[in-house]
Amino acid sequence: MKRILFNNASGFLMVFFAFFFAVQVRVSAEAAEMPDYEHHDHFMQGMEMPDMKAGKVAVEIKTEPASIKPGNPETITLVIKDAEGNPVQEITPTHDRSLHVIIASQDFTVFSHIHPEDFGPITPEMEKTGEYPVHYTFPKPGRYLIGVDLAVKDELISKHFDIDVAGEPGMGMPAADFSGKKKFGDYEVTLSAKPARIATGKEVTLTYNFTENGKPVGDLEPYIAAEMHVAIISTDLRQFMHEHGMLPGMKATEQEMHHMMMHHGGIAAKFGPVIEVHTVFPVRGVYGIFGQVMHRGKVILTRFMVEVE
Ligand SMILES: [Cu+2]
Repeated sequence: MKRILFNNASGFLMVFFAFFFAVQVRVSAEAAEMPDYEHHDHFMQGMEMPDMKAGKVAVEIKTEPASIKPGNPETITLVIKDAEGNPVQEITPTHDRSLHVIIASQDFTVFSHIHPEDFGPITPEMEKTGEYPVHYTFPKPGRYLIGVDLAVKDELISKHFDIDVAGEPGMGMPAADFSGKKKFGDYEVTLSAKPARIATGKEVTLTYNFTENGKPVGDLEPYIAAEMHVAIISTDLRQFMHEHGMLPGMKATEQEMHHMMMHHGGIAAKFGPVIEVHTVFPVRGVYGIFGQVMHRGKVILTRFMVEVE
């Protein structure tokens, strides 16, 4: 069994991160292959770090088998503990699930959004031990981000980890594609940012517009108790955000958002074609934006890239 600790560390490690980050942002902006890219990240592998960011709750992940191979069904266990190291038993479901797990490959070609409930009901054993397994088959070698979102009592917790899947060739960086208009099957989807130039630390509205064979899609359906689920991931995998879409003009306060996460906002049975996502990008860089909506019982996965200045 192997433990992999999350990478949003704080404290003394900040100094290191500030340095590595400066290097990585430049690389991302060029979206180039960088031979040294993997090197400076590897010192993180297997290091244990205390959880200092999320108050009292610590999230760890364990993988079985320890060495992850592509094409092999793997078990990823999310371990939720309190400050004393005891299992956390009061997970509050958010969007109808105990935990939300996002898996994305570093080249952004692989994306998955799964939950312990996808594999069966939450058992008393899971609640007792604070260990929640999900199962996943990584399709190819390389580095993956594992994002985890949950709520304990009334505190929302978001963590992310890196996992290296063994084998060659390693994974390249995503191809830079900042197009705001893309086809996903029969759907044409536009994504526009307001303001158009996205600045670090400033609120931005991402507006999606869905058409199907040229017709506006007015009958999108709720997907896991939200209008839209959006994962935002930086190309260096150091930033991860799980946001939710809403209808235009429905921008909620922080408090209302919190309430909706916990207790479900009133979501219309049918809506569209426009959905808005409000977010703040924490640092400069290139980000992948993976949005999921439901239409006629099927999930549409959209992928875009934006640059944050
Ligand atoms: Cu989810």
